[in-house]
Amino acid sequence: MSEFRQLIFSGVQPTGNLHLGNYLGALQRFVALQDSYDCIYCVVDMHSLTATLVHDDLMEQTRAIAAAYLACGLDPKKNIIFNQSRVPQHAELAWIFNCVARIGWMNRMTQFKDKAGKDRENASLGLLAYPSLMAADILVYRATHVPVGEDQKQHLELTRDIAQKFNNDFSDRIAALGLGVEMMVGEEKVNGFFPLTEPLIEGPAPRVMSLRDGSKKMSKSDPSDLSRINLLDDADTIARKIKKAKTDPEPLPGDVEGLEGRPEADNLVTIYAALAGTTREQVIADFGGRQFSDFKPALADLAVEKLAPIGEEMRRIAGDPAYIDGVLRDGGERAGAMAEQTMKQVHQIVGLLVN
Ligand code: AQP
Repeated sequence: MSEFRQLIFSGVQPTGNLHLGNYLGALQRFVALQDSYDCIYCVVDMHSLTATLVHDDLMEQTRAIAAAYLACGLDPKKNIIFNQSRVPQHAELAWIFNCVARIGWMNRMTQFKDKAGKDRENASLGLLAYPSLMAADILVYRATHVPVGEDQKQHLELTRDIAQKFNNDFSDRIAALGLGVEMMVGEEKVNGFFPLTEPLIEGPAPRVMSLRDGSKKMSKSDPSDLSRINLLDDADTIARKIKKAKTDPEPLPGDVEGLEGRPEADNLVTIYAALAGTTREQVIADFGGRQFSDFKPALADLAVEKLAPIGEEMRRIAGDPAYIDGVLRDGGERAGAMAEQTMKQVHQIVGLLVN
């Protein structure tokens, strides 16, 4: 009996400017993984309809994310890069997963609670069902690993729950059709059609916090632009935002333990370590005991050195929309062929008549 082939899938929504959190939590990881694994990287454009239905420039935003993927160093030949709406099987599998998942599971999602706010009854059904589409994005390729930031952990757990319930509910048919694949669940060997996908929440900065409030994650939807460093910010803007970043009055501590209870200092040290490719311990060894007035200019220089070239490359690539569309079209064809194969088997398992 075979095992699931190791396959990476991840995606980014085309909503607003990409920021340092997206870069350190996701894009930088995507690039690191491309040499060791088969990877599929998607611009999840249909997800961006869940909170805001009418966008002025959705296609432009989609191209901008694709440009960021390419500017960060993703190779479109080695990886599959495409936008979600080109492959209708994502939506088709999401419908089946809507029937597998339970409403209670969706109601518990903290992202839904945050984004729906107080007026939940008025949130779109799409916002509630978002994790079902996310599960379909991943499982339509039967992907085994998903690199994401820490904020996506709960959605990944739900993806596993959906896969597990589908495997259990249809276990007899999966076995009768010979479509099961062996996998380990804890100590137990089980058979299923969908893998129980593992999140890859690793790397030096899986949760980058706001520059204005160390208790909130850096986010595209934060109304304050000073809260984040956008990948398209120019050198002066990056330096200004770091200069204005909230800190406390104490100098940096002499050891990493001293960062506890100091979220803003902790965040800046983490960002420095992640951008420099070093450890937080090393940053503290270099800057411990020094004032933020010393540390911030060093961090600003480093951020400009690492991020400004990516922003420049994003702008250059964005200037050639025909090239970006070609990459997305080619990726969509390759992804579509894989998704079609999965859905043929899902139709058989579920018992839908298509011929
Ligand atoms: N602050 C963060 N630190 C580390 N990783 C992060 N990611 C997002 N914010 C951080 C990771 O980036 C990837 C793409 O995320 P997304 O744009 O598809 O959705 P998101 O998580 O909703 O991003 P934002 O910026 O937080 O958008 P809004 O404000 O709309 O909610 C994911 O892997 C995510 O974990």
